[in-house]
Amino acid sequence: MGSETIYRATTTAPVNIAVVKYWGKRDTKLNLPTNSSLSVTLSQADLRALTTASCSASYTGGDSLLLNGEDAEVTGARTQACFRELRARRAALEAADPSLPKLSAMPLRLVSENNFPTAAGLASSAAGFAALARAIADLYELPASPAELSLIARQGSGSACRSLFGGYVAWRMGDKADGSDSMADQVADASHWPEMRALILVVSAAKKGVSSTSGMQQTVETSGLFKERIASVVPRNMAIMEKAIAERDFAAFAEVTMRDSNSFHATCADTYPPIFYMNDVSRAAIRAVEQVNAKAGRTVAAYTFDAGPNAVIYYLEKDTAAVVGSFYHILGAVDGWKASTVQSLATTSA
Ligand code: 2P0
Repeated sequence: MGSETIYRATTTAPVNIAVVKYWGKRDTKLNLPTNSSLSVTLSQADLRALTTASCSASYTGGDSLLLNGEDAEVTGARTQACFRELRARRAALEAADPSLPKLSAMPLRLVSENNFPTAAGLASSAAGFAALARAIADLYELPASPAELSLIARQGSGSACRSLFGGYVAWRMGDKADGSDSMADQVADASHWPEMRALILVVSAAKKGVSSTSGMQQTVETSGLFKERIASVVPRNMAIMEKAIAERDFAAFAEVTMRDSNSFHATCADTYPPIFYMNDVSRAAIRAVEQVNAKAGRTVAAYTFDAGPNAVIYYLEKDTAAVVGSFYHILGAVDGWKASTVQSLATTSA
C-alpha cells in the first residue's frame, strides 16, 4: 500500500460513576492512587465518548486531537504517556513481523466526541481516555485485554481505567512502584444486576472551580481526615460494597454509596484551604433522597457527588415511580434547581 494509505479505527467508551471514590495519588506521574475505588458503568446509549484514531505516512504536522469539534492539546504528559505506551506495543509487533506496516512511526489523528454536553459537568475524561486507549489499540491491532488497556488509560486519567469494563468495576490500587498492578477488573457483569438505574441531576453546567487533579493533591498534603479515609474507611467500604453487589443488596449498596460520597466531601472540606464541590442545590438533593427513602419506608435511592455539584441518584427499576416522581416534586420548590436530567440504564457492557 502507498504512503497515502490512511489506517483507521473507531470505538466508543462509557462514563462510569464511582460509588467508592478515587481521591488521592501516591504517584502523580503514573496516576497511582492512594486507595482502590469502585464504580458503575453507565449506558452508552445515554453517555459515551466516540473516538476515531487514524494514522498515515501522509499526515503532516505531528499528532493531533479534535475534541468535540475543537483542536485540543496532545502535548500534555498524560496524553503523551498513552501515545508512548501504545506506540511501544505496536513497535514490538512490527519488530517481530517486518511485513507489518510501520504505523508506530506515523503521526496520529484522534477525533473524539461526547454525546452529552461537556458543560454538563460530568466526568468526561474517564470515557475520553478509555476511548482513546482502545481506539489506538484497535488501530494498531494490539492483542490487548481490557485489563491491559486499563493500565494505559489510567495514565491518561485515573478514573478512565474503570471505563474499559461494563457493569460493576473495581480499580485495584496495587502496590508496585511501576504501577503494573494498578488496574481495573470487573466485579460483576451488567447482567448480574440489570435493574440498576442512574438519574443524573444537572445542578450546574458551570465548570468546576478546583480540578480533580490539583484538588486531590491538596487533600493528600493537608487533610488529617484523609489519612483515616484511606487507612480504614475506604477498605471497609470496598469490602461491604463488593458483598452488596454480589448479593444484590440495594440497601447496603445505597448506604455505602452515600457514606463514601459524604466521606469524600468531608475530606475536601478538611483540605486546607477547603474545597467545596457541592452547593445548596446539591444539599437539597441529599435531603430529597432522605425524604424519598423515608416516604418509601425503605432505602430506594442513593445519592453520590463527584468533584462538582451535580447529583447522581442510583435506584432500582422497580422503584422508578417512587424515586423519579418524588424527586422532581421535592426539588421543584428549590431555588436554582433546573429539571435537566439524564436517566440511564446504569449497568452496561463497555
Ligand atoms: C472517582 N473522581 O472515583 C472520583 C470521585 C472525582 C471524585 O476520579 O487526575 O479525573 O485525571 O487521575 O480521574 C476524578 O479524577 O483524576 C475522579 P486524574 P480524575 O470517579
